[in-house]
Amino acid sequence: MSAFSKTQGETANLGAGQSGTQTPPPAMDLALYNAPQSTCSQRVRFVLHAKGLGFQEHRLDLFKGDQLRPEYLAINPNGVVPSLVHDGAPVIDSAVIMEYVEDILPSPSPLRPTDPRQIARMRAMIRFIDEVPTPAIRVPSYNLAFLPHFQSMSDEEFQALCDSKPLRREFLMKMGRTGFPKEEMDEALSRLQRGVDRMAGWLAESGGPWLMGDQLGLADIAIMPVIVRMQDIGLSHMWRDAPQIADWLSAIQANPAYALTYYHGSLLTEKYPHLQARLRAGTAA
Ligand SMILES: N[C@@H](CCC(=O)N[C@@H](CS)C(=O)NCC(=O)O)C(=O)O
Repeated sequence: MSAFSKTQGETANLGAGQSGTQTPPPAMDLALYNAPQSTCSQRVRFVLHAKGLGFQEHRLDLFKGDQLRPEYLAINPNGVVPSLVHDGAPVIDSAVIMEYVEDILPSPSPLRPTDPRQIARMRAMIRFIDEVPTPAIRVPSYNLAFLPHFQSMSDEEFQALCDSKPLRREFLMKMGRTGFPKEEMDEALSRLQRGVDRMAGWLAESGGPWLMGDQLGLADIAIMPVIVRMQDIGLSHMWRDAPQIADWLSAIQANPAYALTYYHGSLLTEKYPHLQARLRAGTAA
């Protein structure tokens, strides 16, 4: 599918995994449909780069509705990014895609333990991350950055937009065109705090530097976009009392896959520079 205006060519990769120089991975026919600022897309970009896998990158414009075009819905009926297409077969949902990539290329740079109990533990961490902090980070993100995209719409246009979304209809309706109310924001911040506290506990238990010990893994990559987004929108005070999270963030940012994943424009403050002034003034969250 090549209908998207921002379709990119083959993405350069540096074999950015954790185990240094090694035989390059086999060439695979991989296409990633994603969006620069999408937290779910950032997970998958990181995994592909960490594995050193080349891929065709298709950047969708979520505010133009690329994700709801029939040709994309044929790949991902949920109308969300990311989707990975491997040899013509779609794989959807970021947590599923991360494991799929591990299944097709377990080495180099393994990102999942091999012991079944440890695998179960890792999956339970990812489930928690997907239940608690990941949905919560959408609330301040929408209120801060995305709301203006909807404010000029009429009620009918906005309702039609909500109705067109297979996965996010109710979420968007709750936000409305005036943003999530204070109770909703407070609840989201409380969920984010619970995510941070749980992560601090995992790091204390594992002894770091990663959530499961000395190997960077899929649970780290699953939480990464939430922590990066929190830092970007001025919420890093939430781990003021947990220096292990600041250390973890520095460590993941030092991985070569990080810079490839977070190319310019991937952070909200890069896409919406006016946020920086609001954040400096302390009125953002
Ligand atoms: N559980 C899905 C959620 C995907 C998702 O919500 N993607 C967002 C971007 S992070 C999206 O495409 N939103 C488009 C929309 O709401 O229309 C996953 O992890 O892949």
